Amino acid sequence: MIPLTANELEQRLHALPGWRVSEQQLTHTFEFKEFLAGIRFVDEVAKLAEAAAHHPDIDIRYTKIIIHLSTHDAGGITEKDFSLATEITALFAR
Ligand code: H2B
Repeated sequence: MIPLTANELEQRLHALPGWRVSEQQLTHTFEFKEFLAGIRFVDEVAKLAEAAAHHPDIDIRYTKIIIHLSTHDAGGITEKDFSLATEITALFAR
């Protein structure tokens, strides 16, 4: 899979509020009222990741869960990352 160009990334980001590009990764900080709610969210993200065979880096900082997506094989951000990011956003919204 080919990494998205800077122009493509900018366009895609408009459709995905809250996500940003930092250090060649697609990143979002999700905040929860309590620690265990964040941990449950991580568990659901893990299930989505397994189903997609695509795995984010997940940074757990108390009630803040920071998700980093990139496609290691491609050495950048691809459609796979936007696809999983869209699923994670939908998961958070429900
Ligand atoms: N996750 C991420 N984030 N990037 C990858 O390139 C990747 C992955 N590769 N999960 C997958 C697994 C690959 O190793 C398997 C064979 O699909």
